[in-house]
Amino acid sequence: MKKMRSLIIPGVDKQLLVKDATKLMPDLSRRRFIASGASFGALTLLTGCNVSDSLSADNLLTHISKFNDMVQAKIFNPNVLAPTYSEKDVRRPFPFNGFYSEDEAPQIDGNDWKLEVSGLVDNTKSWTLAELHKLPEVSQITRHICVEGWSAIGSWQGTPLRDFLKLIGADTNAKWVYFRCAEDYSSSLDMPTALHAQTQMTFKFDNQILPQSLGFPMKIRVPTKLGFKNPKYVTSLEVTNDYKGGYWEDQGYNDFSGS
Ligand SMILES: Nc1nc2c(c(=O)[nH]1)N[C@H]1C(S)=C(S)[C@@H](COP(=O)(O)O)O[C@H]1N2
Ligand SMILES: [Mo]
Repeated sequence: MKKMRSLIIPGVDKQLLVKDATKLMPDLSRRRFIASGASFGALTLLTGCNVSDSLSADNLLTHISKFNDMVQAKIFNPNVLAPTYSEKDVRRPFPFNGFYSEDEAPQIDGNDWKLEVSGLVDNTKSWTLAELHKLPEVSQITRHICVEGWSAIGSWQGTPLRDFLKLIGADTNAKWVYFRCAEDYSSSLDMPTALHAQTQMTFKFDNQILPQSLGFPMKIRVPTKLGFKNPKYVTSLEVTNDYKGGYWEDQGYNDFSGS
């Protein structure tokens, strides 16, 4: 298994690592962890690592790194399908999240918008929304998990990213698919994740055109990755061998974040 860095911004108080580990836990583990006092003892219980008698910061880092490995392996295994849920599990309205408040979210005119395509692809033609809406539609009901400590089940419709990559003649041996967004947001997806069966170019939530809050006109839904690797308001896609990071990736969040 790949070694994890902690999912916090470097230089942050080491005590906050425990808090951060809490945020990464699946709902049930988190509830148990919090119920038992969110202590090192409880962390030991859940992780199977004895952190209580090795409280030096470095040891703690190592233990939480192991803990992240465990959580990520369990809930974000890239080689298997993410769990799917039923209609009745869908959160309505679905929570908004961004690095700004909801009323500051990009407002995009779908008639002007185009998806730019660049990099290692045969066809760099831009795509209008009308063209993209004609692509075959699939649906998924999956859980979105944000490192900030919340998760919610959503229903997303769109076209599998891997089919689109095939359509544009992308070099699928390239390392990354890099997405830019209408605001100052971007994110990099490793190619195996971009080709994962559930990774979706998403145009609808709950069978309705995406509302502005959820990323109109297009987001990338990646149920095998953490929320920040699900870019909304996408404006361009680039297939590349150069790692270009992303908004949160550049601030020290693990690129791995999920797999
Ligand atoms: N363009 C853009 N995409 C983004 C973000 C953002 O701020 N801007 N935030 C990310 C984070 S951290 C999360 S948790 C999800 C939130 O998606 P939602 O608003 O549909 O819940 O979007 C991700 N994609
Ligand atoms: Mo997030």
